[in-house]
Order: sequence, then structure tokens, then C-alpha cells
Amino acid sequence: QLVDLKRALISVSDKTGLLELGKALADRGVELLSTGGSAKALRDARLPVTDVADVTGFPEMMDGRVKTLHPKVHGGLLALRDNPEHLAAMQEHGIAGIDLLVVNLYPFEATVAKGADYDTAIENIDIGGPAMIRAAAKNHGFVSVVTDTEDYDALLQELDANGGATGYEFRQKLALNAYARTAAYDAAVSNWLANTLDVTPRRKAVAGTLAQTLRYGENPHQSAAFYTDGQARPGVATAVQHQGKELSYNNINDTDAAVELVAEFDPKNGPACVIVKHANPCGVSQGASLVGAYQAAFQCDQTSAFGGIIALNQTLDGPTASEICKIFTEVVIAPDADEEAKKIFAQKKNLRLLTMGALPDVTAASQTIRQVSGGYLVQDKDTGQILPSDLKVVTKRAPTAQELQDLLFAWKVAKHVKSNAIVYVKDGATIGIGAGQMSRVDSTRIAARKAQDMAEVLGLEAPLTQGSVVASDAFFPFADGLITAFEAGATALIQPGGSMRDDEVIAAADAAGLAMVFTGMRHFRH
Ligand code: 93A
Repeated sequence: QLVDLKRALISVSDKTGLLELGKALADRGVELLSTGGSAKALRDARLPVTDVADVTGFPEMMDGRVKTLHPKVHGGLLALRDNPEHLAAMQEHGIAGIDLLVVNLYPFEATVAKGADYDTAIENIDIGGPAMIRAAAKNHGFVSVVTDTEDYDALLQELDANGGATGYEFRQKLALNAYARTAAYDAAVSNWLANTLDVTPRRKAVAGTLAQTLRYGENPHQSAAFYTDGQARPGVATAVQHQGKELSYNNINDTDAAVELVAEFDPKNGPACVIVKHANPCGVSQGASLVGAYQAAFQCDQTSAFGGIIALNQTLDGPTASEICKIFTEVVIAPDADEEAKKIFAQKKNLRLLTMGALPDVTAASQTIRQVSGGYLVQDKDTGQILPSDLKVVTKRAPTAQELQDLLFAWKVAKHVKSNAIVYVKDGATIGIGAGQMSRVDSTRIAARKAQDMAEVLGLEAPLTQGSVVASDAFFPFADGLITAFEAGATALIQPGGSMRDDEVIAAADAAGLAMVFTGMRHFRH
């Protein structure tokens, strides 16, 4: 099934490696056809090239919207070389076969990521490119299609290994990459339109671009890969890695959880630090200094913080880097890192340092996707925010100013803890987090228990839950959870409200002298 490569069509927006490829193909005796800009670049490098316009007999027209959409191109890509009728049609209409197509598309994703206006985005929707890619990929029995500049070397190696021909399996692999590319491209266009038009319910096209094959998935016996969606949101997908080995599947998942939570804390209100383990925070703090925020977050659960993922809402500085180095940490991610911090981390070879340039906007609308057997669940991302004015005081006692500040902090954290989520907070730092339990009262007990364990580690007389506040991501269905929090020493609570037994829960709070506010908004996270 070897196919000799005689004639190639090259039409690329990203001209990286174009001249090297053109020369390598010309040296191997391949005839080159090409479109406007690509042909000019090849010709300027003194490579022999035929304009597609000379093949079709039509000039490129309508601002380039119509360049390659012609039977002389598509017939050359689609004709079955072993089908007498196809061969007769080629003969009759003067169509010559095209054995290799090299196309990369108008940079639609990069254009919209830069915030281009509507008309510019529309002009960057490639039509002729995907049409040719799909045609060539369909006819992979005879035609090779290269859609990624990174595949040029593999193509040349294939030609060298087969005396200037390509093998069937090689062409099949190129075809599957090609369809993945056009699917991701059209998904990006559809999702851009959905975001631009702001229609509800959103339609979501589910496709992405393979960014990285991972060593393995959640466990070593699972293969895995990382796909990007082409949106340039600051976060784990777009971050720059400065040191350390490649991120693993679990690292990427946990780093994302850490970034999304730390981005809830506006740097204007002070430096914040989040430590994540197994996709849940095990310590969060916002304080006067970055190193102070890290220390307070670490103090919440020193045991779990070992091997954790740390996200910061400000530039990583030297003092914080030194403090982080005292224990084993998998990943540190921040908007930036200063030179001193980079120097300190350079001594910890295995520690990954990532910078994002900025924090993601947690209020920006987007969708989240979860896979279930046989389909996908798509929903708007939880961008819900609670302002002090949204809160309803439901108890006789209203929270004090300090309690209120901690309640709002605890509420932001609870939004990012797997349900059932219970978060104890004191002085801008979590002191006990109960996550992922099937009953709310268990989460309340676990969080208090963890705070008590830390008090023992730290040699404190009383656990820090004394005088703390508590957030619950959904309503307390019974008074038992609230009573557990009270017994642990909590003085104020924040929760959505809305239970059938709200009256009972409020009465228990009043009896205990607790202050409680309702948000009217739930933050389940599963
Ligand atoms: O506007 S198009 O959709 N119409 C076409 O017929 C067409 N054919 C190729 N864009 C088209 N292309 C694209 O032009 C290719 O996908 C490639 O991205 C680009 C290369 O143009 P040039 O060689 O002029 O730089």
C-alpha cells in the first residue's frame, strides 16, 4: 500500500518550517503547488512552485475566500487512483492527482483569544482549508494530509524510510489527526459564537486539541492525554512551566482546582494562598503578606499539605518561596514569580513552578463539561458571587464585622470544596475543611476533628474552631450539623437556607446564641 509522492499542495497560515519542508520535498523531486502567501514564500526562497490559481484557471478572489475551492483541487485530492471511472474523469477534465496536502488553518482560535472584533473573527474562519483537509483525509488510501507543523519531520522520515513513498498506516494516522483538527476548529467557531451571542441554554461543541500525551491517567494502568479548548484563559492549560518534570494527570486536575479557588480572592484585598490535595483545598488564607498567607494556609492541615499543589494570587516572592521549600510540594502556580523566588526554587529540581501572567476572571461565563457513559453533561460554570448586601440575617444576633468578613471568606472556599462541604474559618484562614462526605453532619464533624488534630500538632490549648465561623455549601437539612459546629466552638454560620426545617435550624442557632446568614445561593460541587 505504498504510495509514491509526486505532487503536493501546500497552503499554510503558520509558515513555521515551510521553507525547510518545501526544500526537502523539492529535493526529493516532488512537484509543489501552493496558494498566494505560501507560494510567495517558497518562490522567494527560489523553490520551484506552481500557483494553485494557474491550476484552477481562476485567480484567488473575494479577499481570498475562494482560492482552492475548485474541482481541479478537490478532484485531485478525492480521486480513487485504482478506480477506472475516477481515472477517466481525471483524464477527461484535466485533473492531476495530489498525493500530499499540507495545510494549517487560518488562526481562528488565536484571533478570538486576542479579543478580535466580530468581523475579524468571521474573516478568520477558514473554509477552503478544512474542505481540503477533509477531502484528503477521506482519501487516505492514497493521499497524505499534514495539518500540524510538528508533523513535517515525521513525514520526511516516512518518505526516506520508503524510498519517497508513504505507507497506509502512516496515512491513516495523519487522517485521524486531520479530522480531530477540523472538529476542534469548528468547535472553536461554534463556542465563540455561543459566547458572543450569549444565548441560553448554551450550545456547546465538545472537541479540543491534543496538547500533551500524559504519562498515565489517574492511575498508572490508565493511558491519558490533555486537550486544550483554544480559549486563552489564564490557568493550568496556558501557564508557562519554568522547572520540574511534566505535570501528571492528577497534577493538572489539582492545579486547576487550586487556581480556580485562589482567583476568587482579589489581590487588592491582600495576598491569598490555596493548598490543594486530591482536588480539594486543605488550607486557604488571605493575609497581610504572601508568606503569612502561605503559613496560615499550611497551618490548617500540615499533614495533608505534604505533596500538595499551591496557588497564589500574587507574584511569588523570595520569602514565600523559602517557606514553601521547607516541605515537599508538587506544584506552585502564581501569576508571576520574581527572580529571587526562581533562584530559590532552582535548588528544588522536582518542584514545578508555573506562571499564568494573570489570574482567570472567575465571573466570566463559560461552560463545564463532565463525561457520563454515553454522553456529556454541560452546564454554565458556577460563577455565582455573594455580596454582603445579598445576605439575610435569620437569627436574633447579627454577625459582627469580623464574623461577617470571615463568613464571606468561608463561603468562597466552600464553593470550591466537594460536597458536602463544611468550612471553618478564623481570621481570614481556614482551620478545618470537611469535604466530599455523603452526609453534611459528617463533614461538620470531620472538619472540627481535623482542627482539633492540628491543635495537638501545634500544641495549642484549645482548637482554633473556638470563636470560628462556618460555611456550608448547601442548607443544613437538620439542626444536628449546626449543633456540631456550635459544640466545636463556632459562633456564626453562612448557608443558603431553603430547607423544609429552616425554622428548626434557626431556633437551634438562636438557642445557642449563634449568628446565621442565608445566601439564597447554593454551591454544590461534585
Ligand atoms: O478563505 S478560505 O477559506 N478559501 C479558500 O479557498 C482557501 N484555501 C486555502 N482560505 C483558504 N485557504 C487557507 O489559506 C489555508 O487553510 C491556509 O490557512 C491559508 C494559506 O494562505 P496563503 O498561502 O495565501 O498564506
